[in-house]
Amino acid sequence: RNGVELRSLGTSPAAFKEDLLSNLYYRRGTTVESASAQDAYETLALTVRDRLAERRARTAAAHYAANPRWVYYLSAEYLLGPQLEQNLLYSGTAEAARTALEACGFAPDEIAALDVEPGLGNGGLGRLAACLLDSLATMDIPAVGYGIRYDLGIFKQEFHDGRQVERPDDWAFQGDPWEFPAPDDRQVVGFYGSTSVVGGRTVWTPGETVLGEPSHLLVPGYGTATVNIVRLWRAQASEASFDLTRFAAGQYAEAVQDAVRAENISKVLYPDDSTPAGRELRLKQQYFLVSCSLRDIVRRFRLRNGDWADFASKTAIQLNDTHPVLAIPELMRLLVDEEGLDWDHAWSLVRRTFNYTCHTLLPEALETWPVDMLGRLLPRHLEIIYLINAELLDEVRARFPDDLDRVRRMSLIQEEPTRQVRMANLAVTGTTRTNGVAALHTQLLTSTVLRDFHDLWPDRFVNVTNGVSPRRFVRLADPLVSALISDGLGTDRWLSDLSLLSGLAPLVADASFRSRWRDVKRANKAALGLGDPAALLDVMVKRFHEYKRQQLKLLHVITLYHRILAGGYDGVPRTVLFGGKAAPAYHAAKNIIHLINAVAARVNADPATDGLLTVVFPANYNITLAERVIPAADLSEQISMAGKEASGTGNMKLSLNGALTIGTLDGANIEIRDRVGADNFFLFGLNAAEALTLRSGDYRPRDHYAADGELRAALDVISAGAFGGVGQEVAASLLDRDEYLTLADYRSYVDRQSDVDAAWRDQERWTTMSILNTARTGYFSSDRTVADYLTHIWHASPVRVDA
Ligand code: 26M
Repeated sequence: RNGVELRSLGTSPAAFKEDLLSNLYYRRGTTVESASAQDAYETLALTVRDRLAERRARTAAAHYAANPRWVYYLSAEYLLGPQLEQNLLYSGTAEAARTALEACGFAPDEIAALDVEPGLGNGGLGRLAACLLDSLATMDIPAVGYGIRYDLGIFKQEFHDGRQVERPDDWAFQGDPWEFPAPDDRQVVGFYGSTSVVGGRTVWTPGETVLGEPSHLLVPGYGTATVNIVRLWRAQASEASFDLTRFAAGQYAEAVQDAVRAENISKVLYPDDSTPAGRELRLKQQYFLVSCSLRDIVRRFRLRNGDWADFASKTAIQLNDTHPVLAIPELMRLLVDEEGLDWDHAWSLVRRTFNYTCHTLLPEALETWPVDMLGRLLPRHLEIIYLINAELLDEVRARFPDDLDRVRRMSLIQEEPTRQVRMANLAVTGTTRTNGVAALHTQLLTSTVLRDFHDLWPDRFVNVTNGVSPRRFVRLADPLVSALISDGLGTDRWLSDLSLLSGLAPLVADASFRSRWRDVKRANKAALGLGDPAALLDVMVKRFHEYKRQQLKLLHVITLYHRILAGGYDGVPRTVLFGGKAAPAYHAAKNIIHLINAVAARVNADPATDGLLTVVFPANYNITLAERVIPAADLSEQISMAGKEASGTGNMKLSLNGALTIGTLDGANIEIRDRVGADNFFLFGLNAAEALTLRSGDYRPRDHYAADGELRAALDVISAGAFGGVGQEVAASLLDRDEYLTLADYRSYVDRQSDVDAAWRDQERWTTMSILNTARTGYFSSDRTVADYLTHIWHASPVRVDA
């Protein structure tokens, strides 16, 4: 089935318009006269999609012919962002589309506003997955992302009286024009049941089966003909699960209960971030993703290969955190039970196929599953985990005789207080490489949470510092600065080789370039429409978590407010912008949101702050909003307690867009500071070692309260209820526990903010620092991240697709 010729779809305005109309008539079934905005949007999407689908067909043919080593990314989350603007850019049809729409009497901007982002992720981990897919395609690597097609994505955040209220995100309510269903590739997934041994082989007989139906989205590369895919699985009840007898008897709810239960598996994205929720449905989701994806990977391997011995050399599977780690026992089961390979051969293939990325340092975020639950849901997988554990512990005992405590710590099974399977231990044991996501993170991983494993297998650990897509977060988010960069460099090649940004550094000496840079920032702030564009825009956008310390930023805001009320304020005008969601069950984080909104209401209503301080908190921070906020930011808040933030990626996006960072020596902040230079970064606070020492001694937050008048004043108004009852809880938590050393870092932070003011007052100096941030952060492209994965972990090569 080779050599089929494709008609090339035109990208001229005339060709685009012809296809737009044809799609409107024949695929949407309407006419220009009667088309709604939604009709126009869906038709536009199809017309753009067709141009990429053609490249996709050529990509698939080239990949098929090459039979390369594939990269498969397994992730429970993808935060892809809006698809329309991206696909217009990557297909080179943005201008043609605008012209064609206008010629048909449609309003392009009104229509573009109908594009809904698929919010299939929580935060950093999900967005990283999307950036890596973007870079894999851009670098012509044959790759597939596997995930779950949740019906309801990350909840929509509203504020009611300042409190976060969650609303369901029915993102595909109008249908998703970017998706290609592939019902012929559906899989059957088993749950529950029992195992037996038949003729020397173990057979698992599931008690329940669910169908997994895939659909895919196109993942185009920038400046290349490669179009990869992300394949998302949706749970579907098998036909047999509709109970016709009950239906006929009028028991309508009972008739569909099994079907509903099956389809619940892909109903909703868990909105937790950094704290695992121990629910059986979550475990079902994880196995559903793993089982469907591995069968698909095996099917694709068999299309081109005949010998299991070649599997690992043709397949690299990356496990995005522990969420898909059941893939390790699942592949063992497929190879040993279903394919009849001997255990050792299968284990060697499994270990050479998988690699694992760890995204956390919080011990409470390391996933474990109750042995009882896992054994009931997946009886054969638990047996396999026990067998893997027996071999692991033999190796530990051989290397460290008489070290019983080490054996206990490294076991895949935690015994006390309840028996749990430790997914991170399983991940390290069943893979070739384990990587952290920033230099400090990898160093802390190997010296703390995974230290025992590092002692046993030091060569398994590598660092791969995160990165972000310059297409998404510079070109699409900030077309103005992108044009200025291209003008300054005399090329737009920086979009696929971000190290070229270093060529901007000499332009800091060019007064007219500096002035254009300033104008662009100002225009982006005006377009955002929050606060005075002349004020310094001070931005803290990320999920709400105590370790990230939005509460520290809030204490600073209150301190500025008090200074203004005291008279003679000498700080620069600021707009402080917060954005982010809290997990619905995370009470302390929701309190902080509530308190920020209360403080904002008070500060903004007080005429004393006019022209000096504004606090804004737009609801529902997501990729769409990030693309408007990041290009407008002057100051980037990266103020987590040192040793807690694995990497951060918002820090990279903001710095790349010319925001200066105020931050701790945490995660990738350290690497950003190393590159932009200490003079162009506002450092404050304890480092990771100091924070650890302080935490493990008897830290007394009240000593800081007692010693610092401004801190005391800020905490006093909060506890006194000046911003509502919620303040009491927040203040008490800081004064009584302060788990994340907020009070210990307060003075250093507030003083450093005065240096920010001084730098801002000298606009020429600020602009120079801003340009240097962009010029020196090309390293943080996800293209470099993918290059590192290729060299150290995946060992896969590009396959070029003819343009
Ligand atoms: C767990 C249980 C149930 C439901 C959801 C979860 C869960 C979901 C997401 C747990 C953790 C999740 O994400 C963690 C995360 O986003 N980590 C971040 O990863 C980024 C990319 O590597 C880093 O830059 C951040 O520092 C890190 O916090």
